[in-house]
Amino acid sequence: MSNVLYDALYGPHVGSDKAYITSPSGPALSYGAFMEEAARMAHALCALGIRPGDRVAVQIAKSPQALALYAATVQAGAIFLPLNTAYTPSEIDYFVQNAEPGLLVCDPASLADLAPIAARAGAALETLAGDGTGSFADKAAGQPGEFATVDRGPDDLAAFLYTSGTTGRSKGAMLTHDNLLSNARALTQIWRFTEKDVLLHALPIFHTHGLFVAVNTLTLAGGELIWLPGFQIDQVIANLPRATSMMGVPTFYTRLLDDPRFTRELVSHMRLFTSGSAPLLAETHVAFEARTGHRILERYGMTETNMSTSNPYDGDRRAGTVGFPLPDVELRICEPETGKELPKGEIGVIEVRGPNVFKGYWRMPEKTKEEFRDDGFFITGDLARLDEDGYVQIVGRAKDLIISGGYNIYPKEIELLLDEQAGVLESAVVGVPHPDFGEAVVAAIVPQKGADLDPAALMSAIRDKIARFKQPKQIHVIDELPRNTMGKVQKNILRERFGGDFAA
Ligand code: MLC
Ligand code: AMP
Repeated sequence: MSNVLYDALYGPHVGSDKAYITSPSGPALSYGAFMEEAARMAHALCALGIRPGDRVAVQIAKSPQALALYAATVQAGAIFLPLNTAYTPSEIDYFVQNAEPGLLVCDPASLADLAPIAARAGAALETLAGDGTGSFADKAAGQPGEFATVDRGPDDLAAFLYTSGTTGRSKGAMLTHDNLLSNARALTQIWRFTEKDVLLHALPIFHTHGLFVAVNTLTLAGGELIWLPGFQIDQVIANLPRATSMMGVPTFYTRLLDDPRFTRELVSHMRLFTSGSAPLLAETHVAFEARTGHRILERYGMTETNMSTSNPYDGDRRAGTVGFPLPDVELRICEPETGKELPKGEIGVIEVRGPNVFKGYWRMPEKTKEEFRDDGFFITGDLARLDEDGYVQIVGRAKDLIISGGYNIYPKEIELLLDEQAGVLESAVVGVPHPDFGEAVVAAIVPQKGADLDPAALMSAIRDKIARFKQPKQIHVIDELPRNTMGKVQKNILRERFGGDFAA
């Protein structure tokens, strides 16, 4: 046996002095030095009682050390559970009680808030700051720089990523070593990543896109990462000249296009720009090509499935489409209710099957069963059609979901919270077009009889309860929610009514 994911990603690089991570704030780390750091952390995990199969939950800033903790967790046979740094303590509480990690690693600034949460779940609590310091770093510091990698097979779990649901409750998607490795292999191959590549990495690393698509693919190829803490435009522009490739959400590309320093000359040497996590407007695709001469390569995936489709590297990268299924992925377009496969051109739900598809939701067998067909296809909830050449064209979502700047926001979660607030009778949350984030969260609130609702007061009432990016950018107080004859809220009417507010 071996450790399927760790051995494939890092096995070839023991002792290598090839550059792996360069970050603006610290010295470059070679593959060999990174692996020594990961080994020290793997020892520290064991010393804290982490055993194979245990969860290691982290809510930490992006840093080379944060990535080493991911590698260390996988090497130690444990399960990596990254959490959005924007989540509030009450959101973290849910994830921690649900996942029951053996260890929670947080920023030193969150220690006081998270201590009671970790204690209640019986998890050890350590800190790791964005500059790589903290109690966990101290524990790792004295450890040996080699670690006997723990065996893990293809079906063993490597990571848990929580994804919200239409019911408002988050579900832990269980991802295996083979889910992650098969996807990294497919992407390395179809996107032609090699050890010569230098990937500009400005994505967060608590989601599929930044952690698995970007890091695993680049690492499997043996390339180099330019490791930026986030998408800060000056830093991105300053670092593009050294990169061969960049992966981004559509907001990255619209922000670049808004900047006059982003010119054809700046990126003439680049090999590849990819986009995903949210729809890339055809107009962005066209404007990007006009400005730079590059056609953005758009792909499609989700937490549960990793990447499922991609536009071709060679050949037509078609705007408004997400391309073809990956080599080892089966994809069909089906009637949502019956699962009957539809002919080319008709709109239905995307269903996928393959080594990319997750193992199920943690401790939610019923929910897992609901989202799979009997023949093993996963029902994504995304609506699409196949165009005349077989390109997948996403046209909407069967699920009530807002994607803002590449983050998924489930209206139900916000509605449940708003409905709890004093004076609120009911609420409806919708996504409306936004020039920067693609979609913005807007809430419509109906007050209880006689209540005098102040949107600003409501905003401050929910401020500490949910992550900032999920909070409505606007709250409208209205007399009643528009409903159809079945009593269902007509969100399309609300979208029309409030949709013009964020025009570019
Ligand atoms: C930040 N804010 C957001 C937001 N990000 N609001 C809505 N949606 C977002 N995505 C808020 C901030 O809290 C702040 O609030 C205000 O907006 C301005 O912040 P900013 O400084 O301009 O934002 P910035 O830090 O630049 O972040 C924007 C961003 C970031 C687009 C760079 O959100 C980002 O990195 N998104 C990538 C998400 C991602 O990786 N998704 C992959 C999911 S995996 P205020 O009011 O306090 O000022 C997946 C599968 C797949 O989906 O297929 O890939
Ligand atoms: P997440 O749950 O964060 O993994 O988000 C996955 C969802 O993002 C998918 O179900 C799609 O709705 C959406 N998505 C990802 N990539 C694309 C894309 N290229 N175009 C449109 N939607 C996308």
